[in-house]
Amino acid sequence: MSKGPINPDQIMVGNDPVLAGHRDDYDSLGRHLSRRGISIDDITAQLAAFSLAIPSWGLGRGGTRFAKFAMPGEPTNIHEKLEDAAIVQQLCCITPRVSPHFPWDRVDDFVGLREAATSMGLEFDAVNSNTFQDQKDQAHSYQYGSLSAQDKGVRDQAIAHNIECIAAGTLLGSQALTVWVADGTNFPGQQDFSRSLDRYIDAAAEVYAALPTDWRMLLEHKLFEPAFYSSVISDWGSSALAAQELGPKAQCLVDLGHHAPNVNIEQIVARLHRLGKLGGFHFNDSKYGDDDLDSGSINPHQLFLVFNELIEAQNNPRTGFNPAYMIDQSHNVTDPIESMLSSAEAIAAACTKAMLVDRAALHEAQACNDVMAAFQSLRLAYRTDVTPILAEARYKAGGALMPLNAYRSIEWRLLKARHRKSVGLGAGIV
Ligand code: PSV
Ligand code: MN
Repeated sequence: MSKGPINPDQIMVGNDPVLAGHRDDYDSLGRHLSRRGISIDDITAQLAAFSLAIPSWGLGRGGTRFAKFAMPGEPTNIHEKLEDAAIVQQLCCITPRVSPHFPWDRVDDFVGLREAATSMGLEFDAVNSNTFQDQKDQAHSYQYGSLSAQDKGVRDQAIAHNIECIAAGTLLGSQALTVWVADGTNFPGQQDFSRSLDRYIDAAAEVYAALPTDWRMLLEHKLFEPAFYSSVISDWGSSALAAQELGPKAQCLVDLGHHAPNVNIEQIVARLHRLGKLGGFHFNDSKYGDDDLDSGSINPHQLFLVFNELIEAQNNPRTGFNPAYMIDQSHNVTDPIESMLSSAEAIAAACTKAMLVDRAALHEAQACNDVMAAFQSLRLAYRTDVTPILAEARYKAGGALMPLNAYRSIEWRLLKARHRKSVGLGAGIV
């Protein structure tokens, strides 16, 4: 039975009125899939093995460079964020881990924080370092970079912060450090492209050396922003190069929003797997140049094609396959819990559809250059409405058949607004 702030009986009571309809839909989809040679129960069982991490920073209202509109009852510290993450997990049963970001989530007692998470049925996923903002009382500024900065004092400070994140993560039971640096330039000529990458790799090697044996270091690339002319780790090529130079524990993390519009991200996924460097994901969606929109809200087909590569890689692993799946979104105008529930469902749907691809038919069509047959094997899977499978997996795990309705019925924000301190005005991404 699920742990967390909601009484599990309340979830079941909420399920009762829609249970018969759900059974009908599940059975009907089961008959349809059986005609395609697929056992719906096998797919539901496979989906039960899939899970995602929630970013601690995505549980509060995000903002833009221009403004941030706070919401009554939103969490303002990691303990409150865990409480909200536990709600998401109780209802959708697919997000059992939280990915913390330091120093935002720094506490005095990490062991106590881990115990608090465990008591709510949560664990910690990759820890994220932050060398893209200056902190109060910090000796050096990151204005001109961090791990790649010209100034050795700045680089050392960034290295020390990453090592501190590893130490905190060890206490939290985490096994990965995600490193995203904002390092880059705004003007041609501002920095030497090669030397700045050399400095990044040398500094990252010092962080790498501090990784415990069973840890991974996930390098996250981003095309631009906040640097608008060049970023040091701008693309999967630079990321893979750095990961290769650092060693086997270094892998690449693909944030879907960190690419130019229309880039073939699914091919990048296949390439990284081929290199043995596919470390993880930050799921979100994007229309123009952002990395903030809810997963699957703009381009669900792209999400499906990414999962098509992931299921292919899972079935035919080359040099191991263990990507860390996380969400990374900024919720400016929605209740973050609702966005998490909706996004987790969109991601699980893309994953489930990819499981429905008839891979034997796909491979056969590819082998004989039957282009239309190959495309149709993807089409058929993508067109299938997998909603009943998602609902069944949740129901079996003690979750809600209709998570958003269940969440709204408990009036969580209203309750929390009475006790949680209110967030001030201001701009900024978090
Ligand atoms: C950068 O845009 C990023 O995607 C990285 O993952 C950061 O750690 C995160 O957003 C937090 O804002
Ligand atoms: Mn990210």
